[in-house]
Amino acid sequence: NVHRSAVLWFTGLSGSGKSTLAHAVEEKLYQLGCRTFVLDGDNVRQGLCSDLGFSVEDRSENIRRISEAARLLVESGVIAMTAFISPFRADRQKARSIFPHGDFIEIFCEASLAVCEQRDVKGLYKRARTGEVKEFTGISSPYEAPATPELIVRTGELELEDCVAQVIEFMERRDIF
Ligand code: GGZ
Repeated sequence: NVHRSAVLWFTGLSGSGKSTLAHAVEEKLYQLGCRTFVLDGDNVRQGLCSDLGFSVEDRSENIRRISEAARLLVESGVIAMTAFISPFRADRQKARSIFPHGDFIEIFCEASLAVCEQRDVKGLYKRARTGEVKEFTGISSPYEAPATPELIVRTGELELEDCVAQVIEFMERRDIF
């Protein structure tokens, strides 16, 4: 089964559902016969980027390395998916610039801070509010929402399967498979 390669660049607040959505899309793409790979905090911040924290500079370097890793995956023919907050527009723009035109698909996982903070799966928002966790995105460090992403998925309000369907439909429209 032949399909185009591309990177689906998920961006959004902590707890907005980037990683969950990427893995659910991966499962669907697998059923469709596509080769995929998901880069997320679990497999990158422990290894390739284990020397980096959450300062502006470190996040920038984090996103740079991830974009280069995604580029290698795309060159190998895989559909790469990245699930990182990637809070700074300039860093996402740089990431976009290393891919051939049309291969970088920015997907904004839109969920309000209130929803993410209410979910607080890892208790990090609570610790950010008390100041125990510093420079936390949305609380004490900015999140610059994309102005013109390829796709906006309202992950804060929609069911996961509806979010997956939106991503798959977009890829079909773009003739990725
Ligand atoms: C934001 C933090 C922080 C701070 C730890 N700010 O919900 P999570 O736990 O699993 O996702 C968050 C993850 C963010 O890492 P990224 O590599 O995606 O960030 S960036 O793209 O900005 O480089 C959160 C956890 O790491 N975490 N401290 N201060 N998120």
